[in-house]
Amino acid sequence: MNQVKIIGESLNNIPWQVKPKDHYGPVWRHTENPVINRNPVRGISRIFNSAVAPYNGKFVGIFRAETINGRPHLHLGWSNDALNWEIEEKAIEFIDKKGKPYQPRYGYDPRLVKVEDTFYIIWCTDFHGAALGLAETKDFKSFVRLENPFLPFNRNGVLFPRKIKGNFVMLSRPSDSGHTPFGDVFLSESPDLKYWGNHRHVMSKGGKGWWQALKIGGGPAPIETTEGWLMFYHGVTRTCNGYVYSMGAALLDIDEPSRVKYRCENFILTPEEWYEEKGFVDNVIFPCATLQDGDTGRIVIYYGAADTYVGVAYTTVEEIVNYIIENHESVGEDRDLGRI
Ligand code: BMA
Repeated sequence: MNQVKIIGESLNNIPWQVKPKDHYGPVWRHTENPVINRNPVRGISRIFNSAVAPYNGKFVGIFRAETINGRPHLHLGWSNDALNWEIEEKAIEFIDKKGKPYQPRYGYDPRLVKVEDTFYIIWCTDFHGAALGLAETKDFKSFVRLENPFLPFNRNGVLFPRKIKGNFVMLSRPSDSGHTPFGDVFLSESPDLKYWGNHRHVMSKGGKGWWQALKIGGGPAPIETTEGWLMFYHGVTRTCNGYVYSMGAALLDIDEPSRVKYRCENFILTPEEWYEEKGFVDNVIFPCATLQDGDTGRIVIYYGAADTYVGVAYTTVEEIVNYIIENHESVGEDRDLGRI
């Protein structure tokens, strides 16, 4: 095994369970999944596809909460152990830079990423169709919405956790207004989070395996490692009973992250447990966040399960990076800069 390290802070209070002896594969589930069950809070029927981050010795989360009228909104939550969550009954109230209310009509699939001293929330909002919403906070009390970064239709906005060559970098998946039956991952840069350019193609759907044949989309914020940016993402296949969402992994070049170094041919997690196979939408694993410890290389992955629950899974940077390299497929044009 190659020695691989996370380039990042130590975080020794994250949840952890050792890999079961008979487990095959680089990612294993928390034994008490799901960590968020149905009807977790009054007025909220389901929480899934949500993001968490460390904050002042505790953990904070931005949760996709499906309210009892069926509309999704973003709710704040807190936890001491990153497993048991207290989620607020009221949705987050966003303001604009002048302090005026600037509430999204709906919000789903949030990512929460700290860059320097600010936390950014990126989510899917309504901007005359599905598009990316963007907001910042430093204290989780005031949430200031910034300009919508991209035109509709676009989903799965994922900010990198640091600037690269002086620019913010965002992954996204341009799409259509419905249940997009296509889609690749692209990357865009911005000096100020307002003006975006240097658009690049990162990764195509497809590949040798069929599990990501229909579309792919970014997941948690990429993790910086000594082998490149570790990117977890979701890949979708179409069956006669609908879509199936699995989790995949790839390594992107550190300085030019639109270049894919290695892409794992196999899924690293696919719906197998009852809470992944059966729910509001069956057969969905949708990763949105990780917590990781730079000292031990432990990684905790948070994923939405069956559009109904939140699940937790574990890996280590050595285990997952070596698995990607050992099982990589030819990435062809994805290795290019992605300008054409
Ligand atoms: C996608 C998004 C996700 C959802 C998935 C499966 O289009 O809407 O929020 O988890 O479909 O239903």
